[in-house]
Amino acid sequence: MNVQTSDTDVLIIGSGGAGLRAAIAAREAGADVLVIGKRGAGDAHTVLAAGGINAALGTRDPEDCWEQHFADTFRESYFLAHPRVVQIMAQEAPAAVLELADWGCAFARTEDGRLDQRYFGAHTYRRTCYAGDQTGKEIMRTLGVRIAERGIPVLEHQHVFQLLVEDGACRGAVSLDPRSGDRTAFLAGSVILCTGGHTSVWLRNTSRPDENWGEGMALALAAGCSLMDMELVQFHPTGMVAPENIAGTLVTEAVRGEGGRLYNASGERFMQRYDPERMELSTRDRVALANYTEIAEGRGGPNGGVFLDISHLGRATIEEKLPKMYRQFLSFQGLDISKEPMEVAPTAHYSMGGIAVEPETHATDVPGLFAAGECASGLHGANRLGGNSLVDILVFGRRAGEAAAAHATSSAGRGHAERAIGEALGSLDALTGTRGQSAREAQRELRRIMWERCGVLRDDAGLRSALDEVEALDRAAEIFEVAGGPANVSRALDARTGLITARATIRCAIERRETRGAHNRSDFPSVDEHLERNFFVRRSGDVESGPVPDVPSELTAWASGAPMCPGPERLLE
Ligand code: FUM
Repeated sequence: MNVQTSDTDVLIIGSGGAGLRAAIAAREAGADVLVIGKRGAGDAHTVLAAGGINAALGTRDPEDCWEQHFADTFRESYFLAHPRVVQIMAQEAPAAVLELADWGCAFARTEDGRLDQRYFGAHTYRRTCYAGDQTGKEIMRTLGVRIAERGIPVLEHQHVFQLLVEDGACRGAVSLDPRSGDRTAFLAGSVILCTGGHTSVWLRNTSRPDENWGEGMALALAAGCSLMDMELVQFHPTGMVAPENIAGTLVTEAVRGEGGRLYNASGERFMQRYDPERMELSTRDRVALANYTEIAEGRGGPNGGVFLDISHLGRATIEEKLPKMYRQFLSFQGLDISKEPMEVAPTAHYSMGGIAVEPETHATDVPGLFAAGECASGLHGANRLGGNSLVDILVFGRRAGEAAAAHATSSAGRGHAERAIGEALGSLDALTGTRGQSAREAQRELRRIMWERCGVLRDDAGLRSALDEVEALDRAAEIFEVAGGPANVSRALDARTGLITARATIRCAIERRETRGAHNRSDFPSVDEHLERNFFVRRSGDVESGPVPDVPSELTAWASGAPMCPGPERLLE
C-alpha cells in the first residue's frame, strides 16, 4: 500500500474550534502548521455548539468579575476541576471573547453596541455571549477566515489511527483517508490533539454518527498518556425524543436561558421540587436528573420525554433568539414551538474527563504531545456549566498552540519515526480483515450497553455487567469486516475507539462509589468527601486516583462553600 509522508513543525489533529485556535497561535508564534480533520473543513463538531460562550464582561450585570466565574465553575464542578485550569479560563475568557469579536465574530450586541449576555444555568450573573443559537457555527466561521488569511493548510477527511511515538516522544501521526484509502505519515515537531469527546458511545447523544468516539483519548492512551475522570460525562437535560432516527439531537439550554419552562405530563412545573430557587436554570446535572426522574417515574409524555415550553415568548422573539430551534422542530416534527411545547429528554452531550494535561500549556505526559478542548480534562470536574466549553477551546487552544510551537522549534522537537510508522501500518492491517465482526453492529451494541447501564443513573451490578459485555464485544471484534472499501475501515477504527473509551469510562464509574455531579450512583446516593479525587486510567487499564490540586491561595475564599444548592442525593432518596 502506498504511504505518503509530510513534515511540519506543529501537527494539529482536529479541525474544530480548539484546533483552529491552536493553529492560529502556533503560526503567530512562528511555526509551520498543518491542521488535519476527520470531516470536511468547517464542518467539525463545534458547529453544533449552540447557546453561547462565557466571559465575565459585565455587560448586563456589572457586578460580575472573573473571580465569580471561577467560583461558579469550580464549586459547580463539585470540587473536581483543576483549580488552576479554572482560574486561567475565567481570567482569560474576557480577552479571548473580545479578540474573537474583533476578528469579526457576529455576537449579538446591546443597543449601545456592547456584547450582549444571556442567562445560562447556574451562572450567578448573565455572562453568556451568543450569536442567536448558532454560536459555535459563527465562531468556526470567524476562525476559518483567520486560518485562510494566514494560509494555514487544513487537510480534510483524515482519520488518524495512531500517533508516532519513538524514543518516548511524539513525532507525528498516521492517518487513513476514508474516501481513497490513502495512508499518510505526518511527521511533526509536536502534535496537538483537538479531537472532541466520546459521547457517541451512548445511544442518545448530541453528536453525529462518525464523530466523538473518543478518538484523541484512545490515541493518547495508546501513546502512554493517562485519561482522567472518564466517568464524568455530561447528560444534557434536553435532547429531542422524536423521530427516533434523530433522538438525542440538542435542544439548546438557551431555550431555558430565554425563559423556557419544564413541565411533566400532569402540567406540573416540576423543577419547583428539585431546585426551587434556580428552577430551569439550575445546573445541568440537576436538571438532567430531574427530567430523568420524571420520565422514569411515569410522568413523561407520549414519546418518553418531559415538556419544554417557550411559546410565551412569541414567534418574533423566538425567531430572533432561537432561530435554529424554531427551524429544527418545524422540519423534524412539523411542530411550531411558538405555539406548542417541545418534548425532550436527557442526551449524552459532553466528556468532562479526558486526556490528563498540565494546566498551563496542556502538555500531556508524552513529550511533544498536547491536547486541548473536549478531549482534554481539568476544566469541568463533575459538572460543566453550559457555555464554558466554547471559551475552553479559545483559551487553551491558544495556549497549547503557543507551547507546541515552542517545543517544535526547539532542539527537543525532532527525531526518527521510521519504526513507529511501520508499527502503525501493521496495526491497521491487523485490525481489519475481509471477514469478521460487523463494526456497525458492534457500535450499535456498545451504544445500547452504555445507555442502559452507564447512563444518567448507574449502579455497581449494571456497570460490572456492562464491562463484561464491552470486553466480550472487544474480543469478538479483534478483526472487523471491511469488505466495501476504506469507509468501512474508518468505521472499524471508530468502533475500536469506542470500545476503548467505553471501557475506560466504565472502569472509572465502578471506582467512583458516590454520587457527584453528573455521576449518579443509585447504590451510593451521596457525595463521599473522601472521593474528592481524580481517577486516572493508565495505559495498562489500571485505575488509580489522586488528590485534586490545591486552589491558588488568592482564590480560596471564592472556592469555599457548597455547590450552590443541595446535592443530588436529595433527588435520589
Ligand atoms: O445547550 C447548549 O446550547 C449547549 C451549550 C454548551 O454545551 O455549552
